[in-house]
Amino acid sequence: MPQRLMTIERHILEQQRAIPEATGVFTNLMYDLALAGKIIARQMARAGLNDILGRAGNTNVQGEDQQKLDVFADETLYDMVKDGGRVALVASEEHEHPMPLPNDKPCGKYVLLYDPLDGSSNIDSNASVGTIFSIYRKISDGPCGETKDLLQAGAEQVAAGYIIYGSSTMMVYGAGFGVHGFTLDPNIGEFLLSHPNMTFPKKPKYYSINQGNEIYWSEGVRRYVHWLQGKAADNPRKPLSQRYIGSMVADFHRTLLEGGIFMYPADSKDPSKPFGKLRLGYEAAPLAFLAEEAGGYASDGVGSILDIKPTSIHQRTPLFIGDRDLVQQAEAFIQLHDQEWVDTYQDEVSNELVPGK
Ligand code: P6P
Repeated sequence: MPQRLMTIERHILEQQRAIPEATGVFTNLMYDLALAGKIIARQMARAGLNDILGRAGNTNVQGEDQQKLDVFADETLYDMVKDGGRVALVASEEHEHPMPLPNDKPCGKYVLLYDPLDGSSNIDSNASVGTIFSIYRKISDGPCGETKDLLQAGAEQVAAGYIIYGSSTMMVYGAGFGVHGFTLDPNIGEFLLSHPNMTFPKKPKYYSINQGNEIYWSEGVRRYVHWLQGKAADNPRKPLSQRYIGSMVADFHRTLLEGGIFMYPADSKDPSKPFGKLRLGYEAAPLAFLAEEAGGYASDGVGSILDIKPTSIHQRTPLFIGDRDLVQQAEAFIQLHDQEWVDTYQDEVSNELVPGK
């Protein structure tokens, strides 16, 4: 099929043909997620016209106001995967507990975690938002999934990706064979290959962080950001420009395309979130998987995001992701200036290498 008409379904199928043990279950699960993305994209496009903007009138497990489109996206994703026999258990940012399949449905060999609509507080201002997903093999012995299947280190992911609803809708995924981007052609309702083999540009262009939190950053993070801004007299560098949308999928997507680093460090702003705002399982780990596939790196400021063994499906983590050198520089500044924080953090979060790695 010519590249200009390479649909995501055909791309996944061709990739899976190279895997002898592939049975088509993974391929069909990815089809399900692509279809869910198309349905959510259609609803997003109509958001301004229907009364589906704004708050749904309740809060989610994170204590955040649920947007009507959050609820729609969450229900669309679960409904899309609950019948197909591809997954055994689902975890969603919108639900406190893992979601088993209906009793009369067959359980599959994968488990799925997703943030149905990350950045949704930006919807009413028409900023780009996104769905993030992460897929693992089920490792528990029972017929259907258990929570431990959802608490694997990010390095064990089979695949990960996101769908960004912006000036155009794109689905970006990686399954161990590079990162590939597909743009939705609404005229034919297909995701067409538009960005094959995505890698971070060698020359970083932007740094991306919520500058408004500066007074809450640790000494190491503050010094690091000042270094990026060219303010470090003892270690001068050409300043990077700053971009920040406040929607991680959009900020990550721009970082992947333009080069640089996106950060959401731990800060002292909210004592209930001492180790960062972003969630490990369905935000940081899937994007970390993509970042490494694209030649970059993702860290919690101490070590690789992909080496963290979660203890909770809603566990939060600091995140530095993008250009490998820039992320490793952030680790160096933190190691040098934030040793006390590092000691406390490591007591709390098992950051050791995944056993056997
Ligand atoms: P802040 C959106 O709510 C989100 O979870 C991420 O998408 C985004 O990177 C971050 O929070 C923005 O947080 O504190 O800068 O508004």
